[in-house]
Amino acid sequence: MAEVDAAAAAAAGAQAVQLIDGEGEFAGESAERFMTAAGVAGCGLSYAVVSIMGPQSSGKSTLLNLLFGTNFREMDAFRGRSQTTKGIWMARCVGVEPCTVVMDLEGTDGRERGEDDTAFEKQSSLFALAISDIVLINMWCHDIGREQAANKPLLKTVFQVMMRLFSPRKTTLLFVIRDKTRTPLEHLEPVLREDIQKIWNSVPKPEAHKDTPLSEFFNVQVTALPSFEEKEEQFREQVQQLRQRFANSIAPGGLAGDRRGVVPASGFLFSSQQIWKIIRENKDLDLPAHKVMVATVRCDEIANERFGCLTSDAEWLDLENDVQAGSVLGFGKKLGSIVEVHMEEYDKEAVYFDEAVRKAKRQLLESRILNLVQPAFQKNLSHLRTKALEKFKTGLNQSLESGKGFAASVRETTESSLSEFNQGCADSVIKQADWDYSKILEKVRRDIEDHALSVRESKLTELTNHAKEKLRKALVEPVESLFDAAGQTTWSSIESLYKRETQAILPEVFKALSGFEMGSEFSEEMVSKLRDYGQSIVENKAKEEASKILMHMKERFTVVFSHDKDSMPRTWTGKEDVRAIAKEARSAALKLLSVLAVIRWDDKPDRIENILITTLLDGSVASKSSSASSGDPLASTSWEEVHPKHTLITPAQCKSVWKQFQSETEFTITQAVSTQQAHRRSNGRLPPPWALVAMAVLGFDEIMMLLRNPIYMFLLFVGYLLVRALAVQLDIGREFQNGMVPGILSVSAKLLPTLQNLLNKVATDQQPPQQQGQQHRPPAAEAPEAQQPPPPLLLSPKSSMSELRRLHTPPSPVRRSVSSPSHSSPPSPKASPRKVAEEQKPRRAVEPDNESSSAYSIV
Ligand SMILES: Nc1nc2c(ncn2[C@@H]2O[C@H](COP(=O)(O)OP(=O)(O)OP(=O)(O)O)[C@@H](O)[C@H]2O)c(=O)[nH]1
Ligand SMILES: [Mg+2]
Repeated sequence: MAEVDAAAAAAAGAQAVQLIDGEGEFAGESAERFMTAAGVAGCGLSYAVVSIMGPQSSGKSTLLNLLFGTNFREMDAFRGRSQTTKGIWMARCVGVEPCTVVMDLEGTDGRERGEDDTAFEKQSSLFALAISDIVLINMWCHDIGREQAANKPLLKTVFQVMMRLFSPRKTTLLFVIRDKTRTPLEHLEPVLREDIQKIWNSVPKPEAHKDTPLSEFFNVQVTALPSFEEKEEQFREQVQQLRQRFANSIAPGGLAGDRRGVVPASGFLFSSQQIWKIIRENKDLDLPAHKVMVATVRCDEIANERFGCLTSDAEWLDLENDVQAGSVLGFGKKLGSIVEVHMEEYDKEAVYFDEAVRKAKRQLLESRILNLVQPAFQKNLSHLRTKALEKFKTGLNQSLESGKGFAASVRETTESSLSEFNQGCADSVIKQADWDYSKILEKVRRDIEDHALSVRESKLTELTNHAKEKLRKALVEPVESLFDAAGQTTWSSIESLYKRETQAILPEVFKALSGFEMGSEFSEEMVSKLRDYGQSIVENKAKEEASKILMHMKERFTVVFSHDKDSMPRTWTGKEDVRAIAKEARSAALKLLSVLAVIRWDDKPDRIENILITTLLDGSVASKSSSASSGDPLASTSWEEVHPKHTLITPAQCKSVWKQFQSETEFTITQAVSTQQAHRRSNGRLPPPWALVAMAVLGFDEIMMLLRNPIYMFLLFVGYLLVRALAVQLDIGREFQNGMVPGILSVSAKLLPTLQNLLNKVATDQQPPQQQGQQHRPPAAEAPEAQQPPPPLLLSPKSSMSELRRLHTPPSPVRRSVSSPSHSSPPSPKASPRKVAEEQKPRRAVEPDNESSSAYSIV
């Protein structure tokens, strides 16, 4: 297949094209097409360029066509000898290896251009010398040794222009003697060489090349051919022999084995164009500089071409796409191989150009490619960064869940995450670049540190909160209960409780903290914070309780006042010393006030209780307040020797609380006194003994008459029962408490309905037992108030303080609805003292009788 392509290329190349037209214009486009079609561009350095120059119509085109199988236009012998080839033509040899490009030049000394028009000859000769490895110089045999030979000016021109090439390539000059005579070549050649040397000597040379021999610039070869017109057969034969010399012409020892400074085939056309341009502008032709220029242009072109190939490379585009979505495994390897492929392509194409230029352009191309692909590398690193942080987060969680210490977990997880990141970075770099990823590594390290810090903060907060909560639970209720039972030792008990609970929580805190490896200073700080927190719990509780001091005092008062020494509810029989009991109860309430007045962490003895007792209990607040205020120890907002922040109730507040307390407990005492009086009255209802004796003596006859008559006896008995029942129903004693007249009015108003009720009840009592049972089960709310148990004035001695507090809360709507039908209905047995007091308040309108006036003096 390759052979077929080569043959096709050779066939296409055999078609001659004009490189420079008769007007001296370079035909770049057609030449380019030729180079592509003939497959010359890809030959690298493996190609040779052969030119032919010589007099016009000397059979140059004929010789080339026979020698290389080309199709240059030849003159038609039958039409006369005129110029055929104009400008410079180009074709590729058929069947000659390596690739050989042939240039057919316009003949010299032609009549068409005239004597003066030698400029094109010179220009085309210089051009042929600059670009060719082998120059065939066609000359007539009969011109050898002749002074006026046709080729002499041509040779002169060749040697002159050769001087204009700064560092000429060594060109092979193959003199082809046409129409050789019988004189053998051995004889002709020395003569010719002598002629050539003479011409060389006669050519003015620059100082640098004054003594340079001809052989330095030229490899002179001579051959002779018989006349094509007369001995065509021989001509053809010898041409075929000559053709052999062009095979492997560029190999060492070949026809062009000594050539120097070859331009790679891909740059040949450009180089030729540039050389022609310089020649046309009649500038000095600096071939080495030209070579560098050609290399620069061509290497640039190759590099651009390669860069373009990379940007549209499917493999690269896929990789670029993939890296947008996430990190790519083996990124560096994949990218490196893509870059390498394109760099190798460049190297392959630019290999024959000037090394310095090639390397410089390679470097430029590489940096361009690296600039193009580096964002993908950075993207891959940013994915790796995110991955490393995620790995750290998950790893840290798992490690902490497994019970490992925080600091150790952070250390280990950081190490593994960073090592994975490092590995990912190393996997992402390419050998063509020394990309530095230390900055992003630093960023990852910072990410990890920041996260570890935030987790540590939250864990420590969690730990602190847990310890605080535990401490709070351990302190709040016991402290509350200690305040409930406030007494002499309350504050010392609170302090020891606080110390004990704080101490108890520390081992757990220390154990949890040890995993953080924060150092003893941090632990001490945390312990100190916990202690402060514990103190604040106690202090807040104390403040809370102090804010409810009045309620506590009343509770304390009620407990002491309403219970005896055995904590049994008191029954006010009249024998009790209400004054003493009330004083005792108030004293207990005052002690409570003293305990809750200030916070006593150090439990230092103070005079607060004494001051309160002497000022409030022993003296009278009202009288004291009216006396000179300067002597009142409670007329102040601070306690002596107590820090203001430890003051819960100021002396002035104590005073006002006491006032309120007194007024609110007053009723309970009055109630007790009333109960005593009622008790005494119920025991003293019978008339005095003398009255009984008088009644028996004076009414003896009537009594006897009643006793003797059973009917009277029965009626008397029934009447007694009726009056007794009415008295009970109407609660006569209570009705007359408000005075005689209101009592009579009230009893008379209620007498009839009560009597009716009573009769109804007697009637229903006659019903069968079953029916009776049903009717006697009304809902609690409808029960007649007369059947309710009497209101308890006192609470059970076993009631706790919390129960007491609960009872101080307003009754539920249900309970209210139960008791609402009648205002006179007694309070529920579970009602608190305060409720009892409130419910009985309306009755305070009752004026105390003479006997109760002593109780009021206590109040
Ligand atoms: N005497 C002689 N005539 C030849 C020889 N070879 C070719 N010719 C004839 O010379 C004439 C010119 O041939 P071309 O090959 O066109 O010569 P040329 O040198 O290319 O001519 P230009 O391109 O016009 O300079 C033709 O008529 C050929 O037949 C030869 O070896 N000897
Ligand atoms: Mg010709």
